[in-house]
Amino acid sequence: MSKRVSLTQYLVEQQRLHGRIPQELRLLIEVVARACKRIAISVNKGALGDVLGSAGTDNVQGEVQKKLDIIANEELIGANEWGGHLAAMASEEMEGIYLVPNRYPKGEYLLMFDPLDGSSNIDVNVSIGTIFSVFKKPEGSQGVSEQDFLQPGTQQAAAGYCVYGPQTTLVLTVGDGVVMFTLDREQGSWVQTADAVRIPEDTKEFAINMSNMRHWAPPVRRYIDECLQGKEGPRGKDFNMRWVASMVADVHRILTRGGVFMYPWDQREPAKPGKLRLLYEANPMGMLVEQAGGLATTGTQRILEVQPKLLHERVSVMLGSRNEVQRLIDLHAAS
Ligand code: P6P
Repeated sequence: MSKRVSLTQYLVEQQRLHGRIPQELRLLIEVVARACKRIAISVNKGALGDVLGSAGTDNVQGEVQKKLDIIANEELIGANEWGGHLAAMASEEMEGIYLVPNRYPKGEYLLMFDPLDGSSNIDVNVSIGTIFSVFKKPEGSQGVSEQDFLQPGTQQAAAGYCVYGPQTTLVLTVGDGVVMFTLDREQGSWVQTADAVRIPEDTKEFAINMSNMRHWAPPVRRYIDECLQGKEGPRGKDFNMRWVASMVADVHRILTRGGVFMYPWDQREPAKPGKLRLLYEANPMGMLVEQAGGLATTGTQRILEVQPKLLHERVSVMLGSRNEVQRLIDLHAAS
């Protein structure tokens, strides 16, 4: 990139030049980005701060909460509740929605997030991240309720994540393609380092937890088997495998160099559609991937068209390079 611009300048241009985002949405994104900077500071402290290990509590998902899960959640709530741009928030770490307190003005936006995804990697110093999704409150909705959050991903006004890795990088879409900002720690500011991100349509890299192979549905099993047969098999090429067990890290790799990420339904808990959550994991990542030219499917349905019924609903996820995801869609259709 010739001239580096700041996140603020990018957002002001999206607002002023392109009329794509209103002022309240610009403020919302800037506030979330500022909260991510503060989360990055806590994450980077590691053993030097009192931030590692378990908090000794379980979240609404019945998962052990890490101290950083709670710190990140509190950062996002505290940063966003007073600005007047939000009506309410929802988080993986909270059972119900969080209404903006009456002492603050309320806005028209709904923010939902996984404050720190990939928590199992925190204590072993592997990349983790914050994932967020923004909707407008439905027109004519009086007050705000959980029902207002149950919108299909196509209705998202913005989506993004912040990956806390070797670099701290904010990846964002407001519906005008995908852009990336790297945290300049000396300035304390987000500097644009990628524009118009495109996922290569083909790939030789898949990401899935292979230990679940015996539990997968036949189309997923067949797809992976064909990849593993390599040059001698029907794909005529060798594949490589990656699995970080941190969705943000795996998706960031795919946005950067292509690939396909899969966390499909499996028969371990047949009643559960999948492991990942629709509203604050699959939807925002699905919007980013589609905005970068990729596909995001449950296997049988475009993820962004799934109509949520529950705030913490789970979904089967396959996303990434267009031609590979299309192959998965075709295998599901043929099964
Ligand atoms: P497994 C992290 O807990 C997460 O929600 C995603 O970030 C990640 O892709 C997946 O779960 C890892 O799951 O079963 O491989 O540990």
